[in-house]
Amino acid sequence: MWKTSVAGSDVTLLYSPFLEEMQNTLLHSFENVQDYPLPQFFARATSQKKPARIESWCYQCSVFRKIRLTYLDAGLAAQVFNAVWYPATNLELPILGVDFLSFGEKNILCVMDFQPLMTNQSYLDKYIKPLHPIRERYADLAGRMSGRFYDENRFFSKELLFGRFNSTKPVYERLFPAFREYLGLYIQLAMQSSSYVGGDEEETSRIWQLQCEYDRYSAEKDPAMGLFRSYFGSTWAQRFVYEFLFENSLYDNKTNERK
Ligand code: BLA
Repeated sequence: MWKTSVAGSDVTLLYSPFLEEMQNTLLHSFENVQDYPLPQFFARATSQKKPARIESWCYQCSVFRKIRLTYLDAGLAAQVFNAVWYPATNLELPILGVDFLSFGEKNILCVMDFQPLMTNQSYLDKYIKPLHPIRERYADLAGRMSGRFYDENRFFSKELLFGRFNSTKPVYERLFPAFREYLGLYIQLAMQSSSYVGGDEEETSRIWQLQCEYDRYSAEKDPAMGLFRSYFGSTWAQRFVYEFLFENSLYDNKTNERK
């Protein structure tokens, strides 16, 4: 991770403590963490147009088939930390999603969720309900999304952390501890579920399909494309979203073949 912003040393890399915390927690929680193959083309890019750069890190281990973290530093204009953890497909565990954005110090949006693959009550009781007591302690992060981009009932839970702020103070004072608690609980659930789930082929294939569906949905809905285009051009933006961020969106939902 860079030490200072591409736009100058007076600009704070607002979310770098979150990126570092997530990497450290991952490496300390699982023994067999390895790099996931990440072509140079996607690993980093620098804007030719404005002061901006983007870098990504990608891992895998026995419990997670893909964990990706991305940091976009465009100075005060934009600071973004985005991360998604995809469990191994023999686990029905939700996907962990993080999207922390700031467009200047007065326009901050923070979203973090255990993104459910299923909507039946027993699933929600098992994987989503445990978040409730944490969320209750962070009233300023218990907001609701607008509905402009996503459907809050598809791949989002009722316990998502959602905050909009007009100062950076709550990012350090509220978001950071809430982020740590959500991440800690997620890892705990991952460890528990990995100890008792087997390799039922039908179930594994169903989970794979649901994770692919998550990627298709996200690639279509994610408002990031415009941002990527404006900094890194449309070719790079398109490939980054469809071939790296949500690479399984390229699997056809009927034939399961990659387009
Ligand atoms: C919203 N995400 C947004 C917006 C942008 C991005 C520009 C709209 C901001 C606004 O309303 O002002 C940008 N998304 C990005 C970028 C990346 C990205 C730059 O993925 C990649 C580096 N989004 C996710 C994940 C979650 C998520 C994993 O990618 C899950 C936690 C959530 N982002 C999310 C939600 C909104 C959003 C729910 C909509 C907020 C709303 O409608 O109120």
